[in-house]
Parts: sequence; C-alpha cells; structure tokens
Amino acid sequence: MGQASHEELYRGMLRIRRFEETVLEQFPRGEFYGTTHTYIGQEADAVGVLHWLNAEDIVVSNHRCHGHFLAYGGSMHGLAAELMGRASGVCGGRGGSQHLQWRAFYANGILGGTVPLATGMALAEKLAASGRIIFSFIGDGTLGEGVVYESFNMAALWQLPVLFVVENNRYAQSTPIERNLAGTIEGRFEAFGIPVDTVETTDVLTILESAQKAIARVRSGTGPAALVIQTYRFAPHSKGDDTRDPAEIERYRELDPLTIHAERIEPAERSRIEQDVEQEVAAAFEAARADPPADPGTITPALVEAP
Ligand SMILES: Cc1ncc(C[n+]2csc(CCOP(=O)(O)OP(=O)(O)O)c2C)c(N)n1
Ligand SMILES: [Mg+2]
Repeated sequence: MGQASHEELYRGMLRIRRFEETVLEQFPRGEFYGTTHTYIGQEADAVGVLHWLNAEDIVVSNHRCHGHFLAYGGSMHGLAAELMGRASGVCGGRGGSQHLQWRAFYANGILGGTVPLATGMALAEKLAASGRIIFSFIGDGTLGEGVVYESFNMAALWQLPVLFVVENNRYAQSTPIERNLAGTIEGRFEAFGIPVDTVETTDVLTILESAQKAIARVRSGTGPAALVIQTYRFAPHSKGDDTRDPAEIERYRELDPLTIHAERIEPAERSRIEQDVEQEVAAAFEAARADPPADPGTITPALVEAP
C-alpha cells in the first residue's frame, strides 16, 4: 500500500464516525439486537494502522470492532444489517455487533480471548510460510487478562508474525487506567522482548508513520511487535453507561482526530466528502432496514441438536 492521501484518510475516519453516530442515535428505536460499543474518537487508529494491510493479512478485533471492520474494507450495509439481525448481515444477522467474520477479519467480544487466537493464527501462517501477518487489536483494560501474557510469551519465543495494537483509551468500561494497571503498558511487552512503540497523539499521520515502521518489522520475519496508541473515546463505553466527568470529555475534544485532520483538506473537497459519506451511511441503514430478518430455519441441524 502506498502513501495515503489526506482526503482518503479523512473519508476513512468520517465513514466510521458517521456510522457510529447513527448507531447511537438510532439505538433507542429498538431496531438493533444485543449491545454495541462505538469507536467515536478512536477512528485514526484503525484507519492509520490498517492502511498498511495487505489483502491476505489477518485482522483479529475485539468488542469495539466496527471501526476496524470498516477500515478493513467491510461493507457498511452488511454491518448495519448485522446489527439489525438481518439475513444480509455480515454473519447472516447472528453475530451482532461484537462477533463479525468476513474474509480474514475476525472479531470477538471475549476480552483477551482474541490474543491467543491471533497468536495461534500467526503460528499457522509462519509454519505455512505464507507471508501473511496478523493484526491483533486490544484495549488497555484487556491487559488485565492472564492469557494475554501466555500469548505474548509464545509469540516472542517463536518469533511469530503478529502486531499487537493496544488502543489505550484510558478506561476499561468505567474503570480508569490508574486504577487497574500496575507498571506501564510498554513494560508488559518489554518483559517478553517484544519491541514496542508508543504513539502519543491522535493525529492520523503520526499513527500512520509509526504503524508503518512497526508493521515493516513484523513483515521482516523477526517476530512480533507492539504499537501502543494513546487515544480517547468520546462516546459512552457502550450506550448510556458513562460515569466520566463531562469536563474531562470536553478537555479531550481537542484531540478529536477528525478535527485535527480536517484542517488539511481544502473546504470544497471536504464538504464533497462529507456529503458522500452522509449519503453512504443513510443508504446503508435504509437498505438494512428493508432487508428480511435472519431466518432461524436456516440454522444448521447440527447446531440445533447439539446437547
Ligand atoms: C472476559 C471478559 N470480561 C469482561 C467483559 C466485559 N467487558 C466488555 S468491554 C470491557 C472493558 C474493556 O476495556 P478495554 O480493554 O480497555 O477496551 P475498551 O472498551 O476501552 O475499548 C469489559 C470489562 C468481556 N467482554 N470479556
Ligand atoms: Mg480501554
């Protein structure tokens, strides 16, 4: 993948932002099944990191997966339909917000459970000498899960082609990082000899640059690498569960990756992109709403009859 244009990056982030805002606006209508975790504020992470994805690479995402999925190239209509339990959804309307699988994109809501999956996939790809690498996205709070460290150990020991991306939005649900993390995030990788870089800003251009270096290291075959991105989510953890001080959220507004990047784009071009995205999002939800619901009759008999 070559250099990204400012316009392409802005469009990528805005698609996620407007999709997510629409999910939050429409959630009270009762059209979505299960819960949802939005990515509002963190868009630059997915867009900056996954810009360097090769078509055959594997992405393992978590409960906050919509942004990763859209940046991976997943269908917005398919995602809206999945949230609404429609047959046309990414997983036929059965996975919902947190459980997406399309091509080599996998998301799972079990915190930490995705890290051994990503590590195992990396082992398989290394043994097959496929040249594919694995992107494993986790949050800061997920570093409290023990299985994560077994996985880091194996990934480092066997020099597996996996990039661990920690999106540090400073909270695990309502618990601030100061209350759940001893030492440092970087120290947890350093303990296993995994090279780690930290991106201190939410500027997509900086993320892009740091990600390129970390990914090149993983592609070189010397083993895993880690990228810690300091970010912030503006919306609640899922829908209404926000216990943060509103003044704190306001203070972080100056880190909004869209506002930072929008300045680089000529106003007429920017409003053209904004109109396009507005139409794309509206069309995705409208089409999903018109699609038929998932048909329980199509669940395989083996699943229905399992003890
Ligand atoms: C094993 C497990 N424990 C608890 C939960 C409930 N849960 C979902 S998200 C979350 C907080 C995750 O925090 P973090 O890893 O920082 O990701 P963020 O939500 O901030 O993106 C919790 C506790 C879960 N999904 N899985
Ligand atoms: Mg977090």
